[in-house]
Amino acid sequence: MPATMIGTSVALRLRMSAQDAHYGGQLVDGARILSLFGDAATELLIRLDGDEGLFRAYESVEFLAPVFAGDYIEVTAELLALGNTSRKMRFEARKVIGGVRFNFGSDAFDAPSAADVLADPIVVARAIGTCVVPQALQRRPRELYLPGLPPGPAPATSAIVTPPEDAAGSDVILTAAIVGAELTRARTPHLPLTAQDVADEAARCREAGASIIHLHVRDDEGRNTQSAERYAEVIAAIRRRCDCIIEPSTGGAVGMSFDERVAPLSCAPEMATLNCGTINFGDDVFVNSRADIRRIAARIRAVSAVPELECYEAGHVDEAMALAAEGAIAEPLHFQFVLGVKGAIAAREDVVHYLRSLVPSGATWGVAALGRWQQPMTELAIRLGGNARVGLEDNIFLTKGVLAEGSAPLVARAAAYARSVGREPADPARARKLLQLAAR
Ligand code: KMH
Ligand code: ZN
Repeated sequence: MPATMIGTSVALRLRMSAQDAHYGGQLVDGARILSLFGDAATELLIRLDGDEGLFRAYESVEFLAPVFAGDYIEVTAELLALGNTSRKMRFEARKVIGGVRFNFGSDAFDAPSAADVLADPIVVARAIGTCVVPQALQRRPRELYLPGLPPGPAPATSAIVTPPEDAAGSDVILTAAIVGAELTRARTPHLPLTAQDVADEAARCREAGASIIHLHVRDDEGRNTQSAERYAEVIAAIRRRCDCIIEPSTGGAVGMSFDERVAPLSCAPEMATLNCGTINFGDDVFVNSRADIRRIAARIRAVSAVPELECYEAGHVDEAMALAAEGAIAEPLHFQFVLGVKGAIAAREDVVHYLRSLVPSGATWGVAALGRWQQPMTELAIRLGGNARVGLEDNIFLTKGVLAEGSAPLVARAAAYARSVGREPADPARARKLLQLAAR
């Protein structure tokens, strides 16, 4: 079976009935969701192999939110990896419609039949599992569902087949944002502060699969600084430890002056961030006036660095295109969609699809999502053929309530995911080629 089948997915949507409710309060038991995963897996196997196959094992199962009778549940199964007989799949169950239940504390009267379409579907369960189809039973021509070939039998009710993405086989560029400007040791003891600690962390991230280090630096008291001298010291320390592309921040921290923000460019880095618009940044305002964006772009060009276009809103993509049209930045463009800043665009699947649709051909794009959205948005970007940024700057947790012991474990997880869907993390040399850094 060709590796291009990786990413093929099916979906089922159905309503939980009163018979599905097992516990008090009309609660549906987790086994019911697992049986839906089984049905989705079976459909995927039939489509891929012409055989129902067998479920061999679950590697992980998470139940994340309650399901009640009356809820509409959408289940997806997606092919992650292929062996001779094994088919590894990722499952997700989302509540897309839910009854208005237990409206405690509200004076509003809701009839028992009241229900809402959820603007943001709730993920109720996730799993990774492996099925097998013995070779003797594999009877479907693999090409059947590839674009341009006969579609095969009509899908079951409500089923969809997603054509495999073209990402499989392409390398993914992983960026590690290892320091940040706002993070403090009070929030995580794993934040590197000294030049040596930052360099050690960069080397660990390189080892784990990162090819770019997005860099902020700290002064002797651990406070964020844009000091050119401190950047030079930290960059030299990183250079002694690894060959990563180093991308200093020209965003700095909220409230910094133009001169402070561009100071790290005196280190003549290969890349530097270029923030493409003003946003509310939590309770602050991160100001990037159109004039300043152009002044920073000019400074980046003056040192022959390549800008990474930080877009926190859809309009920032348009601003980046305007910069290219004006000649303020050169193609190919490299977009970073920073998602989930409070006050800017959210970290949602539809947002990624939309922003990606704006990217002109020849450009690269990646996602840097904040907090608990870092992992799912990273994995989505990887599946869709994009790049990803992970690290403590954006998210300090490995899983809920468990601090990541630095950025390297977050890089390692993203790299493992990339490999599981057929994408290899690019090493720095490969990333330089993909980003055409040397061509500048
Ligand atoms: N610290 C944020 C206000 C960048 O590095 O260019 C800006 C930031 C973006 O982190
Ligand atoms: Zn930053």
